[in-house]
Amino acid sequence: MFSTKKARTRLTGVLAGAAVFALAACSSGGGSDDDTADAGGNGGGDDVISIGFSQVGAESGWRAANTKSIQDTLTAENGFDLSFSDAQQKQENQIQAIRSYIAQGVDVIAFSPVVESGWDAVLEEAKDAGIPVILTDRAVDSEDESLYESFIGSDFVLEGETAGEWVSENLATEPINVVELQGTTGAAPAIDRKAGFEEATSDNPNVTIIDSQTGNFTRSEGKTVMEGFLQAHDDIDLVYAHNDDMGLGAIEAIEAAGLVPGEDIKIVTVDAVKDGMQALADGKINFIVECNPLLGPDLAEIAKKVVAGEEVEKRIVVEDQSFTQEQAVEALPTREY
Ligand code: GYE
Repeated sequence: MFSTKKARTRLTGVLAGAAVFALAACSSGGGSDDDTADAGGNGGGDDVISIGFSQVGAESGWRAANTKSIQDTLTAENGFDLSFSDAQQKQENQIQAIRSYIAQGVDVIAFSPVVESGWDAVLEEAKDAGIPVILTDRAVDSEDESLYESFIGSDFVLEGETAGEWVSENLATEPINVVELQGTTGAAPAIDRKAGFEEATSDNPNVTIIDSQTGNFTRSEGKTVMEGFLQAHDDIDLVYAHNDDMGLGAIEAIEAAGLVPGEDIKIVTVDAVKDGMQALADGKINFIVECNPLLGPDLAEIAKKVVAGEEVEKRIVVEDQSFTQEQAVEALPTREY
């Protein structure tokens, strides 16, 4: 799924006053709520759609905004009975949640797969039970596309390419050493953002990636990995972080080492959540590629169509933009997440 399309813009509306949590407090949201009072029932007399949603976790500001969008949209007023569970970044927890939604007999299952591989068996169980599955945010690598109805989410390869192109054009006019903070190992956005960045910088001999490790999309692991990079290398020019939170962790490590983030060591990230945008506006990050987390409205629409037996698109690409420091200053006051 290599996309060569360039910069797109889209400002989504819908959610007002979305309070953004830096790192969703602790392991909140855990456990699924079983408010099955009105199970919706397949073909029952009412229109309520029962939907089970298995979330990746609460690892980042992006995830907090994504969870809020889903919970704010799949409401009783909008005709949904939502069972939500937080897998704490563990695939086995997601498989267990999906199995329990199958056992409950929900009308639709939706989930954001923590990693790409290993879903075929549980997806086949859902298919056998006649329960449609919608993927949000992250992809699976299943060959059999009949195992899910639709995949709604950003083009992560394009995000990596956008970051790489900006670096190549704006920073790599002279030789630069890059360290990379990768997302969760095996997750679609980690695989694709790495590939896109490498692809976009491959024709520029000034770009050298001298180290690359996972920081698991969290601020604390981003900080720890960056501390290791700083100990191992005294010639780092740029951090490319697969999300804002790891970039924010890197800022802490860089400052603790007595260096100035955004100047001594430049930083490029992906997401454009509020804390990242603030650091960009403050000059501590140099460029951010947006990844829109507000997937609730698209999920609601597709879920309604699937339950009504209507055709849906197999792939719905959410469009993103990107921000320089000046653009962040401008955008920040009206940013939703
Ligand atoms: O970029 C990161 C989150 O899957 C797009 O997951 C999502 C990524 C997002 O942890 O912050």
